[in-house]
Amino acid sequence: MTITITAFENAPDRGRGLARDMRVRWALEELGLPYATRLLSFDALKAPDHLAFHPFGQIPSFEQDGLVLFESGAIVLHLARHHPGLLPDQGDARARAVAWIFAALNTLEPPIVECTMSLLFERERPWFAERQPMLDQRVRDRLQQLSDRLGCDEWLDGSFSAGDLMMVTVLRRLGSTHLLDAFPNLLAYIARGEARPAYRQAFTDQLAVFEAASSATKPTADR
Ligand code: GTB
Repeated sequence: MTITITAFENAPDRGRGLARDMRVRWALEELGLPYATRLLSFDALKAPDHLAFHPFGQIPSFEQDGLVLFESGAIVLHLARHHPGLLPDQGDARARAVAWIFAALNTLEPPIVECTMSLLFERERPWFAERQPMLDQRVRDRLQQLSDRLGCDEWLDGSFSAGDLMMVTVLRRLGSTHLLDAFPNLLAYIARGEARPAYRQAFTDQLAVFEAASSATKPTADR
């Protein structure tokens, strides 16, 4: 019965909730499902024990009653399909909410990840100055389309759904850039997601993991 997910023992985002366990934690909180967390070091991610759970040696993974899943989108969709609260009951609305999950993961996340990874790791490369404006523009184009679709609405398609949950987590990755500044409706949309009690609980829980890891590695005099 117990749900167990995996997360970083020492998250590289320093507890900003950008690692992909955050979206699973948020979904679990929205659905009111208790869960346990198995924390993994970078070495443990690539060890045979974890590779048996996750073929790519990543977080998050999910275990319940012998079912093991990987891929945050598959995990959130599985939870949303089996527990009421994150997908509409009505067939067409349900299908559209699922489409927004895929849009977040397949249409928004790839250019956002490419753009932010370049800013983080490729600034010293000779091609950076020429390439980055193109990566920024690819993200801007998608943000413009998303912004046009959202308009003044609260959520992407009626009530809050797993599609919104996924989209908000994907857009948050742009927090270290200025690309969202031109889209006040998207900033407000993200803020609405972050204000949900389930989001706040998930955020607090993942931050506590990071804080515990950093206090454990601090010299005693600094504690
Ligand atoms: N498509 C998979 C999914 O959605 O589940 C992708 C999973 C994934 O990329 N997991 C990353 C991981 O395990 C952690 S979330 N990486 C270790 C590895 O591949 O060896 C990605 C992430 C990491 C750090 C930040 N950050 O510091 O801001 C943000 C996102």
